[in-house]
Amino acid sequence: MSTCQPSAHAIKDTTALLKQELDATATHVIRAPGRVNLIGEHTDYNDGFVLPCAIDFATEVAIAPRTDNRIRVVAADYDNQRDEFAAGARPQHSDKGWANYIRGVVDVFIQRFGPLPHGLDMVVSGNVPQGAGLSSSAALEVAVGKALQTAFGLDASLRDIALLGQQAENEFVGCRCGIMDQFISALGKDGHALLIDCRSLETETAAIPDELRVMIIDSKVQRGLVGSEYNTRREQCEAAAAHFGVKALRDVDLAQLQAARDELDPLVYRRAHHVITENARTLAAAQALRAHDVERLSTLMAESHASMRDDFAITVPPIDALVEIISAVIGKRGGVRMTGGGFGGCVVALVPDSLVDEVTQAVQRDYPARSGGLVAQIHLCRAREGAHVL
Ligand code: GAF
Repeated sequence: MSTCQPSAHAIKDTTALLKQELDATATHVIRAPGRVNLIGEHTDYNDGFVLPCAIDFATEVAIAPRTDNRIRVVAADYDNQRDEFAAGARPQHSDKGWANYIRGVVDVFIQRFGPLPHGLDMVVSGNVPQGAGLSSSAALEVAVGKALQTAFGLDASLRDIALLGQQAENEFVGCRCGIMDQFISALGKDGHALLIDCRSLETETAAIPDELRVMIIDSKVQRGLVGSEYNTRREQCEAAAAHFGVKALRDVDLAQLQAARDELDPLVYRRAHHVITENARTLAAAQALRAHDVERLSTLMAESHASMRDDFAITVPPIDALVEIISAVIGKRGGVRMTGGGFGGCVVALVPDSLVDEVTQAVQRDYPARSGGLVAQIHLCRAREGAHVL
């Protein structure tokens, strides 16, 4: 088992690398965390509710201003690969995948604030596991956004930076994600989950009880289908909303949906059923967390998982097995469900301190046989603060 920090993949010393690779002296280092979602899956792009927390895996960016108009970037986790482009014009796409997240953020900042007045050197490094559904992309976008805001003294709040990060991902990278990941990476609160209303963008904090640990169990299932299936789910949700003539499924209640069952394509009905019931569960879970009602939380997380499996069809057999293995240990003394976009990735469990070892042993003992030989990786996390200058 590893804890979130220090992890097997430590964040590199970006300040030292800035000097070594670009002969520049850092003026600031910015840090933005990954996230784990406790409940509220595929609800954000339906204008619904989510309940994530930021975790201690993060991306860091060291910056130094330049006197010319070049933006130079070193990706410390990609063998110090480099990217370079002009600060004064909207960037083109790069053939390096990682570079497009940075170029995308620069592009939306230029659209919003105009050409950047001078160049910038940046070194980027992070330890958010990639492809595990813990929002490594959002952490990178938010870190770069906060870096640009800091370097150029731009009038952009953390909320603006989150929205610009999402815009970069939607428009430049080409993934139609919702707002959850960038928002929690920007605005996470130490020790707390954040209930986010993805329509109004209002937030409420919910303290995670001291006696509960946030366990993230990486199934190690490759998230192959996530791009195409994610977009298909969005289209199905939009089709359901269109049937009711509303902007988003947020505006449809369960009774309305049930009354229209015969008029809807059965698959569209199930997708909408997940979203509508998940919104209600998310609001209830925030209340249960605040009331330290672990039994209720446990039930809601179990129902959320079943809904993702049966209605939204985004879980896979090894993930279902992991949830069953952990659930058999914790019963109603904690909660467990798949977290993130689906088709692999991680399971999140809220587990009393006293059961952490037992859960770990059960996963190590039972998961390989139930997953065709996969070995899960367990991270023991705490809820952390969102993006900030170190
Ligand atoms: C991904 C997306 F980026 C989020 O916006 C959200 O939709 C999530 O999947 C599912 O809840 O992380």
